[in-house]
Amino acid sequence: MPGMQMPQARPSPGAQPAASPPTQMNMPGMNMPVPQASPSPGAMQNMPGMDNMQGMGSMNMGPLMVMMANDMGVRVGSSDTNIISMGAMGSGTSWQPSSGPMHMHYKIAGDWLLMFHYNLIVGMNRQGGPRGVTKLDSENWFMPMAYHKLGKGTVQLRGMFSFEPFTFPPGGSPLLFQTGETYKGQPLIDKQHPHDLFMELSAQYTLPVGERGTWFTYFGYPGEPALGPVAFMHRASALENPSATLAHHLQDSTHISFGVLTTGFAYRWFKLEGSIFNGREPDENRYNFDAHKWNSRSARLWFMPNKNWTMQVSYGFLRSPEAQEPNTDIRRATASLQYNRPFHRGNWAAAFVWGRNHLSGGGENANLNGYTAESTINFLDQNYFYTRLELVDKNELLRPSDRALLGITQAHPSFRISAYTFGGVRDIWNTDKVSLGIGSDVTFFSKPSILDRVYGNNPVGWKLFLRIRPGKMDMSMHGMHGNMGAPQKPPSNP
Ligand SMILES: [Cu+2]
Repeated sequence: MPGMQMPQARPSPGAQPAASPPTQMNMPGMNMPVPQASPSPGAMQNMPGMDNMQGMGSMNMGPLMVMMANDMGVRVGSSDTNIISMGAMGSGTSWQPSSGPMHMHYKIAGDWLLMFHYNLIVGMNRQGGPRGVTKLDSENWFMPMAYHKLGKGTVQLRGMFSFEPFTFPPGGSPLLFQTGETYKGQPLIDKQHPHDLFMELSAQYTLPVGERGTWFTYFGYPGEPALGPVAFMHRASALENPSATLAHHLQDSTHISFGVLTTGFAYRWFKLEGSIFNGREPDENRYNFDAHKWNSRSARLWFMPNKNWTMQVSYGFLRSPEAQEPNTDIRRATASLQYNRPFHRGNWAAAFVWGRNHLSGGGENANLNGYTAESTINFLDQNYFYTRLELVDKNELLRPSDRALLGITQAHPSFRISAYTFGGVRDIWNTDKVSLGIGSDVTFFSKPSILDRVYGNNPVGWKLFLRIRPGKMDMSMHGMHGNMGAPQKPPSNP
C-alpha cells in the first residue's frame, strides 16, 4: 500500500502479535478501538501475497472484514486462514496485485460489508486526421458490492453500471483504429463502443477447503468469464487512462457477457477456474439484457507469488461472438503479467498483456495478435504519469468503399497498428471521500503506409479530462506494526 512501511524485522513464524496493541487505527473515516483479543497469528497466511504477514498483527472488524498491516481482507466463512484480499480483487474473478491502490468507500452494516467503487471521467476528445472528430464525452462506471456470511462460506454480490450509453456520442467514443461491436447494423470503426448500462450483476459464493484452499462459484448476468486479464478499466496500470485499449477485442472484451457460470479452486498462490458462458458480444441496445445460448467456454490459471505480482494464462472458445458474422468462431488465447510496487507517497503499476484471436468459419481463417504494455506511476500523492504502448492486428478498419479506393479485394485485410499514449493527471482536490483530478494525454499511431489515404500521414489523438473517484484509502496503519507515533502522512490536499 502506498505509505506502507514494511516491518523492520520479519517476525518468525508463530510469533505472537505485537505485545501492546495500539489503541487506534488510522483508517479514513474510522476511529475504532482495537479488539483486545488479537486473532491467531496464523490469520492471513493464506491470503495470496500475504505470506509475510504472519505474526504482524491483524485485526478483526466484525465477522467479515479483517485488516492486516497493509491490506484489507474478507473472511471466507468463519475461517481464520482463508481470507480474500480486497486489494487483489479485479474484475469478475480476476486477480491483481494486492498491494495496489484502492479507491473506494466501505461500510459495515450489521452482518453486511458494503463497498462502493466508481470512476467518472468527463472530457474533450480530439482524434486527428481525415477520420478524426472532436467530441465531448464521458467514460464512467459505478460498482457497489456486498459481502455476507452464508453457511460455511461467504457470498459476494456485485453490480457494475455504466452511463456510457448516454454519455458517449452516437455509436461510441472517438478512438482512431478502434474496432469491435456494431452501431446501426454496421461494424464500429474508429470508435470505442459504450459499455452497457448493466455491465455486471453477479453473485459469487466462496467456501473454505481445508486451511489454505477455497472453492468458489460465480454467476453473472451479465458477468465476466474466466478469460483474459483484469479488464482494462480495473487495472491499476490503466486507472488514469480514460481510453480503452485497441486490443480490447483480442484480450478482455468478454468482460460483459450476458450469462456466465464460473467455478474454480484457489490454493495458496494458484487459482484454476473454468467458465461456460454466452460468448456473443453485447448488442447495440445498451440498456437491455441479451439472451443467447451459453455455448462458449474458457479456462484460466492464475499465479500470485506475492503481493506485488499476478500473472495468468487463459484460453477460450467463443461461439459466434459477432452478430454480423454468425458463422465465425473465435479461439482466444491470452497471457498477462501485472506488477505493482508501493513506495512512499505513491506506487508504480505496470502490466503486459498479450491476446490472440484465431478466427475460423465463414470460409476464412485468421490470427490476430494484440500486445499491450502499460505503466502508471503515482508520486508525491497527487501526481500521475501514465503510458500505454500497443501493437495490434486490425482487420475491420476498411469499409467496402475504402477497399475500393485502395484497390483491396480481400474482405478483411489485416493491418498491424501501433499506438503510443503518454499522459499525466494531477489531483487538484483530494479528501478522504473524493478525489478530483485533471489530466491530459496524447496518442501517436503508426500504420502501414497504404492506410495513409484514409487516415492521413500522422494522425494523433488528444484528450483533456476531469476525473472523479473515491479518495485513496490510507492503508498505512502506522499503529499496526510498532510505528505508533510515527509522523502521519502529510495531508494530500494541496
Ligand atoms: Cu469493454
